[in-house]
Amino acid sequence: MSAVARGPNRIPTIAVACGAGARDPGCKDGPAAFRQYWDGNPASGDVRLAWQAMPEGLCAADVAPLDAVARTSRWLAETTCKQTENGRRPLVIGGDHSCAVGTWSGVARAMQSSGPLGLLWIDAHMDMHTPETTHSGAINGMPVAALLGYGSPKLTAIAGDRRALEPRHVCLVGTRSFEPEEMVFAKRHGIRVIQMDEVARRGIADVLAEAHAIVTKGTAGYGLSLDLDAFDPVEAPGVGTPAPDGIHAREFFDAWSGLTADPACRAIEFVEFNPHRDRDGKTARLLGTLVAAAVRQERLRWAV
Ligand SMILES: [Mn+2]
Repeated sequence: MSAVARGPNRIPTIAVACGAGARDPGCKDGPAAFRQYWDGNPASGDVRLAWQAMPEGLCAADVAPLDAVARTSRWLAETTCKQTENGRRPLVIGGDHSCAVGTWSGVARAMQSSGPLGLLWIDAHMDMHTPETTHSGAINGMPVAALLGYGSPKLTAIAGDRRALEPRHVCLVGTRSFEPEEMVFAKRHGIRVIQMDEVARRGIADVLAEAHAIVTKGTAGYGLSLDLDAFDPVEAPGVGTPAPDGIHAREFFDAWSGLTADPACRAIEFVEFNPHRDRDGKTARLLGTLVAAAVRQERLRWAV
């Protein structure tokens, strides 16, 4: 019972209510909508998410997008860095995917003395643009490049005096919508990209096993960045930038539980939930199931 007294059923959860990195800012309402869903859902049982909200104004509408993203990411990096240093495993709910710059810069900074951070990026898109190659100008298409040290110094410097990630420790899964410049970038840096046709051919369990091997090889731990648009839009319509023919959730769950159960998993980020585009609460439900899997493992860890 002492484990209960220590509060394993209150899971610190970081709400990144920012959509400034996206063309459609609707993802800023993702954390609030998900909170409402979770709190009103009997299936969440006694597991309460202890929400940590971002300070007011960081991502205000009158702030230039790059500055809004940079300010949000600086705060987020401080938060994930502190939690990681305290032996916690940060749980982040976005927000558009630009918040990844903050999440992983902070975790990488905290791990600097123990070793490199691996990152498994599950997403329909590559998010590997730089300001020079972007077609849309949207910053949520740039976080992977920024974490690798390419892009605006306002983003790349958040990790500290070195880049957050090394290309050989990064793996993309579910890719199916990208611009040629992004694939050129990935090839030039030797980043493993497991595209959706390969996922369909080999099965999601098999490709995630390969991805896990990549992000754990030579690293002190890994992060999971899950863009909900990785899933088929029929199952997850409530996302910022849907792309057809995605991952099927049912096949994904087993492998996902394994990834989150591994003690080497140092932080988890769920992004791009856009409640304004959701239908029949499908995407909230899917996100709830994914968070529940991640949180159950966290409870086990804390209860030991
Ligand atoms: Mn993304």
